[in-house]
Amino acid sequence: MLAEEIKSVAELMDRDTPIAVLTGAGISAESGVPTFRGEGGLWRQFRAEDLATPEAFQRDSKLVWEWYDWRRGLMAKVKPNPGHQTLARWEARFPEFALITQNIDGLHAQAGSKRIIELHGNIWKTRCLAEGQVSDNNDVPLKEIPPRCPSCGAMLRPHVVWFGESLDADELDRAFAASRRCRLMFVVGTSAVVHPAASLPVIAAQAGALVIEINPDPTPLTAEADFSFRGKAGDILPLLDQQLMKISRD
Ligand code: BJW
Repeated sequence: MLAEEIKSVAELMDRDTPIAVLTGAGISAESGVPTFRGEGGLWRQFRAEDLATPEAFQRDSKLVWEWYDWRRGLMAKVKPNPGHQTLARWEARFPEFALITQNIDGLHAQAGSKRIIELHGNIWKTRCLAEGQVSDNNDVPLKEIPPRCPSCGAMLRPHVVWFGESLDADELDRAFAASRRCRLMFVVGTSAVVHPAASLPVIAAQAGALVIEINPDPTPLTAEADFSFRGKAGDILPLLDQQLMKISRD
């Protein structure tokens, strides 16, 4: 059954098929990055209201930065897994390929993906509260908490999107455009509950795309998906890739 479905999906993946992929925390779980909502998820241990809202940062920027410093420490130790690596290969294989991620861990880039739409920002970037300047920062641990802008001395914040904040308009426009244009949309390792990211597969389906979900557990999107692979991203994506190679050799 799994093998047949893998074959059916791989057969739809012609080189000129526009493909979009939306990833979430689940794709990095096999690398050792905690997810948010499942077993062992961050929101089972911590309250999002205390750590991932602009109000929380205004209330206690030190606490929020300490939490991000801890997560940066975890993320600095991990490596991309076969799920990330497969998507990097697909970017090179398919001329019309859009990778949209909700993840802030930078693992898609580490795996070799070049054109990444990062909807929720990047934990390895900071933003100056006074000037809005975005900078790379790979210090683990951070040299000071909260960190300060080297040019104006104002406080920096993590360049991530918290609840109640708008997503970057350009990134979101690119994500909407890719979702409307694609013929196949893979939805990998997301609980599909956080908007507007969760609306992208719906937009793709309304525009006529087939939606393929890869997740060990069902989500609110499952009922709408054309294919649902109940498995890990690091297993299913390489299986699809192997099938693609086989088809191109035949
Ligand atoms: C595996 C696996 C393996 C495990 N392989 N899979 C419309 C309706 C209702 C609410 C709203 C709405 N529009 C906006 C909102 C409000 C809010 C929202 O969506 N709330 C809902 C939760 C109810 N959205 C926002 O506030 C957004 N802003 C916005 O829309 O601005 C305008 C606006 C504001 C206010 C009102 C209205 C409009 C911003 C959202 C920002 C989300 N930020 C976070 C933190 C980022 C920074 C950080 O990391 O510190 O982003 S929260 C967290 O959730 C993080 C994630 O990117 C995001 C999604 O989580 P994800 O990736 O799906 O992870 P999990 O853990 O939930 O799921 C993992 C999945 O993997 C599971 O299904 C597992 O089964 C699976 N899995 N192992 C494959 N090996």
